[in-house]
Amino acid sequence: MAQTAVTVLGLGAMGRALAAAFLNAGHPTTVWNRTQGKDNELVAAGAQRAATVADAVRAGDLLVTCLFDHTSVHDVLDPVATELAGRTVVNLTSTTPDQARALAAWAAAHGADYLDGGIMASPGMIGRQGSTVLYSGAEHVFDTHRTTLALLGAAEYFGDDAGHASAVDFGLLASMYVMFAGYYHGAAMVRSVGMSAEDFGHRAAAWLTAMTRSMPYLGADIDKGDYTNPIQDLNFTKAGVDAVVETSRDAGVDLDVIGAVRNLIDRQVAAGHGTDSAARMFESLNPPARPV
Ligand code: FVH
Repeated sequence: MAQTAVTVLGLGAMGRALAAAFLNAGHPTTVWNRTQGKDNELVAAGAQRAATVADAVRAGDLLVTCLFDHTSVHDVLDPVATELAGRTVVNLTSTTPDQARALAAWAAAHGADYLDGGIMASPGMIGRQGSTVLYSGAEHVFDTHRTTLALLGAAEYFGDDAGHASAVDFGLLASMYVMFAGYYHGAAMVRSVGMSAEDFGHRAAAWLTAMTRSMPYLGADIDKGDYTNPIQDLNFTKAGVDAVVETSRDAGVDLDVIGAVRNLIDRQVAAGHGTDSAARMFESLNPPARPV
């Protein structure tokens, strides 16, 4: 059976990796990029160079956009909107959930099917173990193209709300950014005793790997809204964090990162929840109501 013809719009570091994965699996692959020259290796390997976005759109059964942001997706697709009717757009550009929903509505208004994706991988990971792409939007698009999309990494579908995958993507990114800020804070602290950030990095990686295993158990309490069976209560956690703050101050380290954690705890302790689970600091984040 003939393989799906894929068009990749946007050949930055990620777009090139995506196009290479489709091409290497034998898919007829057409590529387009705003700036010329980024497609040279792909074309040498067998990809078709499209001179215009319209040519690229016409060449593909599956249109994959991997551009800088929401605005650049519109910059590229708006001029060819009339060409999109009956076609399928899989947008792997990072957009917020509301932007993804707006793009889905925009695509529908032009007669196109839309699936949104969040890539949980760096370009070098594409097509390898450890690469995951989160999808939401048109279920029939995911079902039809599941095998092709799985060339990029494990493909996980979250339902027809086009913003769902993006919400999970950015939730995971938030966890990562805050965790790395914590590592930078710790590395700044231990510099006071002469430890290198690299040495500390090995220790932090091992420590965090062990500690993060508790996340699903904390999450179960958060989901129930039941903080009455603490592994570690807020008063105990507050004592620990206050000591970290004091040690940081003594070392002359900026308190913004650890101070934010202390604030989350202090608000719950001040409200009388000191003997509740440390997971109650989640409630300081003004979370939306629990799903029923
Ligand atoms: N790289 C990564 O590790 C991450 C992993 C998670 C997901 N992201 C998202 O993927 C999108 C693309 O990322 P990228 O790494 O390919 O980004 P760049 O190398 O900066 O390439 C950007 C491409 O977008 C084109 N572009 C930008 N603005 C416009 C525009 N107004 N009109 C047309 N094309 C535009 C740019 O073209 P050019 O500068 O070469 O002409 C590149 O092709 C992104 O959403 C990440 O968040 C990657």
